[in-house]
Amino acid sequence: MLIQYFREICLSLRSSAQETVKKIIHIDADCFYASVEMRENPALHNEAIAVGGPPEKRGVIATCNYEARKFGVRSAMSSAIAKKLCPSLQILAPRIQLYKAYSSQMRDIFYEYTDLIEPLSLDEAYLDVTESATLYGSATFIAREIRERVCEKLGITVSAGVAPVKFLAKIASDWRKPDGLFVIKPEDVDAFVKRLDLRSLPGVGPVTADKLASKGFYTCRDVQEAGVEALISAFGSHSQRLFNMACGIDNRPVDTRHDRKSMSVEKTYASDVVDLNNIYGFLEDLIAELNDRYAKLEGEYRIKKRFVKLKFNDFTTTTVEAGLPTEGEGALDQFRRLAGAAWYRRKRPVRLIGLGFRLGPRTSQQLEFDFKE
Ligand code: TTP
Repeated sequence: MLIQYFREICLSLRSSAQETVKKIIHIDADCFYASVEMRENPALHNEAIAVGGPPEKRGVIATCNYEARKFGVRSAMSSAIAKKLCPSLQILAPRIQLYKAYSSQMRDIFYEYTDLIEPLSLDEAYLDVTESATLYGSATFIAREIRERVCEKLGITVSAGVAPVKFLAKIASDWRKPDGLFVIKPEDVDAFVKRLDLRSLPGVGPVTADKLASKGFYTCRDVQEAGVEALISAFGSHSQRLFNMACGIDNRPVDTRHDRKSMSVEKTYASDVVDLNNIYGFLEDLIAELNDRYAKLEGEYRIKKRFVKLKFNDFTTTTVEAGLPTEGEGALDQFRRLAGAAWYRRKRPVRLIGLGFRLGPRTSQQLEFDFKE
């Protein structure tokens, strides 16, 4: 009786939340960097290969092909361990510009079906094809054709998931990986999510999963049956989002505004940073973190300006920014100068220091490659 009650609540929530049923496709290339390398050099096809840094320089594996995965090699593993697991493993240096060229060819294919594209990384994107008229408006047919065309044109395989909401489309694309297609029809959402392990949901990492398990929540069905109130009282207000997902609800639209205007790192200190000299002492660590994050954008953006933000102990905030110096001055020197200019505006102890870049698009020239037909 109670179960039936919560089921009805979930179903009514879902239908009110999604008046028009959307058709979302999530595309994810299979072992992307490694596939590109195999396409460029077919002799590598039956070999165990990885892309990453060399073991002797404490390198890390970015990805590897399925042959190497049989030996237990995985992304983010140290190359030295990967070599131990698979002594015949060939570790190739990454060629990011080449992967970008493949990525943009893939995206060109997507744009033939819809303008509503949200790239998540070089090899992954959401497509909203709700309004697409191609192939009778069938998301399943569109996903199938995209997979075929990518394979024909680029010589690599992609997996696809089709569902009425984003997070389910993403889960679906993983379901039949590699080289697979999995479709969750609107009428199958309820049965599909009920069986879903909570760890498959975005945002549920090992720590959250353990916390949920300690209260007896393992699957979305467990969460549905407990109801949102029980979840909120056990885990706080963030659980509303989790409850929605457990009911198959995800109202996030496919977000086409993927241009980044800036990026920054900031840190609030346990005790106030008393003066400028002390501020200088924290800059190097923040710059290293900022550079790491910038490197993850993989050259897609160029730095137009640098900025420093300070929050003082009276909670006022100030930001100073400047274009890149023409010559001579390095990043640390410029950040020191900007921090100085910001601090002299109030001359008080500081709670928070932020460093950032204003970004602009990279010119597309570097992305051009000849593709094998
Ligand atoms: P993923 O899509 O996470 O993985 P993948 O395409 O290699 O393999 P799968 O078939 O399992 O989806 O990552 C896409 C690319 O991003 C990957 O080819 C290499 C790069 N990458 C890194 O550089 N470092 C990492 O830790 C991960 C996970 C990926």
